[in-house]
This record gives sequence, structure tokens and C-alpha cells, in this order.
Amino acid sequence: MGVIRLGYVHVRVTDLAGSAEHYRETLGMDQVAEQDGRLYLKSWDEHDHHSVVLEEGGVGLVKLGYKVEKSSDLDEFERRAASFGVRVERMSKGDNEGVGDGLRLTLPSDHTLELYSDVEYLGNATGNWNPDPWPRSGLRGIGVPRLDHTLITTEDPALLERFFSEVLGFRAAERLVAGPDDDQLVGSWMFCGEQPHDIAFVKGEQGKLHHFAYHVDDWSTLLRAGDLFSMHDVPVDFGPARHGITRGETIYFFDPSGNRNEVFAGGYRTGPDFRTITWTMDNAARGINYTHRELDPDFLNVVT
Ligand code: M3P
Ligand code: FE
Repeated sequence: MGVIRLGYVHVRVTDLAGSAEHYRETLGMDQVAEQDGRLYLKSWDEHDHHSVVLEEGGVGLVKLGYKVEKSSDLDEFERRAASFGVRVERMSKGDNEGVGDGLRLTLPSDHTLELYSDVEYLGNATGNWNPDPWPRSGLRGIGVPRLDHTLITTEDPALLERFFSEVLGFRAAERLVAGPDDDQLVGSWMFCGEQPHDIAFVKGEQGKLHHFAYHVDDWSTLLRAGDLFSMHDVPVDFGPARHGITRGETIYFFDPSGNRNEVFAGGYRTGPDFRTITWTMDNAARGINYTHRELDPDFLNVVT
């Protein structure tokens, strides 16, 4: 049993039309449905119904969805979440377009997290029979293949890490602690598969979104993404640069409503035998921006 991956990110946007253009034309996602003022989008190499939902009205995170292996896993996750002491309820087929029955949890960080296994299969853009390496019809904008991870903020990173570990079976790839003699947790990068992280969180306001990230193939694709941000007047936060933490390559940028996005390449492979890496706060700037070894305070303070 277990959690497979980040399935969907559902965010609020102030201007649905302007945001739709960003996610469709700059990132290259495809719109799969529009219902009740919500747009459902999917990247070309994703198979399930959608991975991003845009909802008009405000800014910030509505909820995250993580896909689990099978529906019987939900019973065990429900039991564990209840004994951990968080709020857990059943969600019904149709609560989310294309998604079946599942669980809705309120994390210790006040974020809403949904777990599900049953979701409509649409398939990716190249199919499963003698596929091309990328869609013949071409890609729009960056042509992001898939969602990668999300980073949220919480007042109590240690509690949230314990939740993801004990309830959902995640492991920490990297931890940021106060100092060599002070193990107070500032941030944790956790995985459920073999990526460096499927969820991360840093100390900050309860219930907020720092960013959600898309995978891109490599450094040159990342640099081309940067070209498109300039062409399309997308505000760039920082990058292209290297992360010390996760060893990924990155550019952070903002959608038209101010939700932070990231394009992320590289990183290493983890797994059940991976030994956690530790960073100390005196090296935090290098951990986050290895290239420049400096951080704009807004990078940490601006969340939605
Ligand atoms: C990443 C990553 C923060 C660090 C972010 C790191 C917000 O986004 O993908 O490794 O402190
Ligand atoms: Fe990230």
C-alpha cells in the first residue's frame, strides 16, 4: 500500500481567463474540463484526468490531492489519520471532476489534503502503443510534461513531518535544522516514491502555499522556459539556478494571480534505503540557491 504521487493542486486565481492563458500558453497544459467556474488542466505526459485546478476568486491553495495505490489503502490511511488526531472525512465521487471516492484530511498545518485511487484515465498525449517520444502535434510554450512536487508552509514542521511519516509513509530526503547542535526542524523535503521530494514544507504561516513545481527534462529546457517567461512577461522570482537541497535545477516564477510556480529539472533518485541529508541554517542560502548563495527575503515571505 502507499501514496504514489502528487496528483493535483487546486488553487484560487483572481482572474480565470488570464490565469488560463498562463497555464495553457506559457506552461503548455491542456484544458480537460470547465465546470462551476473551475478549470481542469493536464500536462501532456500525465495520464489521469487532471493535475491542476484553477478556481476563480482570491489566491492561494484550496487543496492538494495525492494518489494512493488502491482503494483499500484509504481505510488504513483513515484509521492512521484518526489515531494521529487530525480531521478526516470521506469524499465522494464527483466532488472533484473525474475523481472517485476518497479521503479528505486536514493536515496539522491546516492544509486540506485529499487521497484517492480512483480517477478517470485519459492517457498521455503519445499513447501506449509504439509511442513517439513527444507529441507529434507539437508542444505549446514550455510544454511541461508533468507536475512534480509542492512546497507548503507550517508553524510546526516537526509535527507535519511526523504526520507524513507515520500516517502516509513518506520519508525525509533532506532536512533543514537550526544548527549542528540544535535539531529544531525548519524544513523537510519528503518523498513517497523515488524522487527527492513529493512534498516539502518550511516553517511559516499555517495553511499557505509557497509553490508548486513542474518537472522539465534538463537544464537547457529550463533555460528555454526562462526565455518564454521573458517573452510572455511572466515575473521571475529567481533562477535559473541550482538547488543545494535536492540537487535540482530551478526557476521560480509567478502566475498572474501571484501563486508561485517552479520548473524543476534534475535531482537524484531516492528509495526506501535512502539516508536522510541534513542542512544547517548557516548553509540555508546555499541549500536553496546553491549558485548564488543568497536569498531575497521575499522568497521566504511571499506565500499565497
Ligand atoms: C525547493 C525545491 C524553500 C526551498 C525550496 C526548495 C522554499 O523548491 O524544489 O527543492 O525554502
Ligand atoms: Fe520546489
